Amino acid sequence: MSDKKVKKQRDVKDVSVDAATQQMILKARADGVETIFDRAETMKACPIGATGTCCKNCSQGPCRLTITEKNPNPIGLCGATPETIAARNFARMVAAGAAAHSDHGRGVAETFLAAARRETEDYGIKDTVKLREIAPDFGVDITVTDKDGNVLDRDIYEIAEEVGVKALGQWGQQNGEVYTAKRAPEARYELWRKLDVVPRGIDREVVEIMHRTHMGVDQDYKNLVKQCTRAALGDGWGGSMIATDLQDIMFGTPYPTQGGINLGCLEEGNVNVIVHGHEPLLSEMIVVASQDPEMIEYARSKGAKGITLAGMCCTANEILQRHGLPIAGNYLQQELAIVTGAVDAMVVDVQCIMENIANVADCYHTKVITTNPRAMMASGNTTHIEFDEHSALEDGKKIVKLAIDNYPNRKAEVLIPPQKENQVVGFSYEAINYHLGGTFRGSYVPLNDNIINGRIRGIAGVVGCNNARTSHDSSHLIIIKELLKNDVIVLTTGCSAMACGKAGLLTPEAAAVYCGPGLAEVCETVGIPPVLHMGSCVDNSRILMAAAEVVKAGGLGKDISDLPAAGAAPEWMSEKAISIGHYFVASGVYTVFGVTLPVDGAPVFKDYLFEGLEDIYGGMWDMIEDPYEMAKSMIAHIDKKRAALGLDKGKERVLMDMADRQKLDAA
Ligand code: BF8
Ligand code: SF4
Repeated sequence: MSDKKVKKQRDVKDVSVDAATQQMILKARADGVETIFDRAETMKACPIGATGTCCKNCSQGPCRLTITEKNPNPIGLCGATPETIAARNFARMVAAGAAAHSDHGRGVAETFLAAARRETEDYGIKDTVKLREIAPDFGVDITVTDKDGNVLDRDIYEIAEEVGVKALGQWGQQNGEVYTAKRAPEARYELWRKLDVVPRGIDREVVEIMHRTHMGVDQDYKNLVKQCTRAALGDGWGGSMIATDLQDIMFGTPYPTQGGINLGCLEEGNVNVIVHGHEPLLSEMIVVASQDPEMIEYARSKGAKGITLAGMCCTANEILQRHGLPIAGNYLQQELAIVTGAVDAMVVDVQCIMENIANVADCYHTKVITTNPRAMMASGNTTHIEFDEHSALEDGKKIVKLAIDNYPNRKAEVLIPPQKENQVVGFSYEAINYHLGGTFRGSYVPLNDNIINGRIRGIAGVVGCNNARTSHDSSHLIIIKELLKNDVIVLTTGCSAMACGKAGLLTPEAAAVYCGPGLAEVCETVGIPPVLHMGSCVDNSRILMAAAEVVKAGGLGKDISDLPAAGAAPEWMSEKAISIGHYFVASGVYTVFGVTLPVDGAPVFKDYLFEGLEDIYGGMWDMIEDPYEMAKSMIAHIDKKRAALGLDKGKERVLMDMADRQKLDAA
């Protein structure tokens, strides 16, 4: 227990808009357990770091620059300007974010290759349709010609092995272009080529950022941003996209399914296991282990009724969209899940795992189990069970057994909040194709038709984290509800998706409650929620693919930057969000972040991100703290794009006939 007294505690209603979270913060306070919410009160952010102009890239610093009237042109010891310093810091965030996503992808590609070579029995090739679909993108043949000249389907494992080898090769590639960049609309891809920003290899671009931002290398903020683009595109259209593809092939492409969300999904009489982090490689095996009749029997032998497996953070999205397993909560709820006193094990892999869960777990009986050699914890009493793809199921069972053995050790009062919402999730871009187009003409044309006729005003991607410096979930929900009211359909991933789920926005019924008449009509006709859950943060690549499909379907311009679309990360905190933001901008999307963005100390650099990039990429950054203003700005951008497409001339509600559509296709 913490002995630090938090002096002034904020009203929990200001800390979070989620009732389960509020209740658990109160329990933590009563139990004397310190959480991130307390530290957000007592520890202020460094004011110079927050503006982006603190440099500690060599030991002559840290050099902390502030532009003042008296000193309008401050420079660091070496002469670095605020622009150089802020751009270098920004670039290092892109590098870390791209590295996190892409290293995740590398792990997936390695396991995929092991599965293709049948070196492991625990993983297989599930979605052969998707494998055949993507193989040509990697230059892999899906047919063979026999000696009589007959064209035959090629063996699936042979295709998988070649795809695995080529995909894995993308990380260490030195020259040329990452294959999947070509999936962008032609105009976008050609623009990237012209600007010389097509990523050469996934790792290379990250390493080059680290080199360029070393003391005394790249000291031109525009040139630094150019390298940010290469690395970020290597994430969104490379590492993340390949991760999503190969995960879908191994574990199944998500299609709409239902599941519960919020801390109320934990069950007092069951052994509760939470899988927390990002990589589905581990959680897929824990899913299998937790459903094993022998394990369930073992849980009963310890006095439990059964086993509840729930997810946290993006792992939650992965197991929800493929298995319908519940989500316990998003990023800011990780400590609070333990505070329920009902979590017998929290199993973590990589990313967004707060070190403090180890301290909180020490106050209850929860076992925190680290599983990845990249991510261990020195705080508290954690257990490390290393996960190996060659003995994956065995490792999974070992972990579940440990949780079961811990069930009789519950000591503190167990209090599980009642909140538990139902939600429909799993809108991969393939599923959207199917749902909006129907089996018949599976395509994005009906979506485009509805954008053209004005029922749908535009598309918004609202994604990203929670941030303890702002009210939990609040901005996500305000912005999304404003967008829906204005007939903007919302695509969501990550912790934003979970905020929506908890607030009941991920059900078809939400359309009638929250949408303007046009969007409500479309959602009700098709039977979809107005906010489409597209998965984890790595799955933001699905949003890119959806955008590319919308361009392909015709009638809305030739490039992503022509679309009436905008993106937002209202409560971002992770460096991954910066990489995501930058690949959206470089793909042509107006992208607005909330809370803060460390650029204010370098106004010229800031202007370049917020305005200069529009001339280059057609997309640009923005930062708006007020969620209503953020929604307004996104809608204004959508309207600007509608006007440029000539779609602002009233909303005739005419559905296009086949001839119109063919005209569009030909355009
Ligand atoms: O990758 S949204 S807090 S959990 S970084 Fe993390 Fe942010 Fe959540 Fe998933 Ni994404
Ligand atoms: Fe200071 Fe330059 Fe060193 Fe940065 S690189 S800490 S600005 S001397």
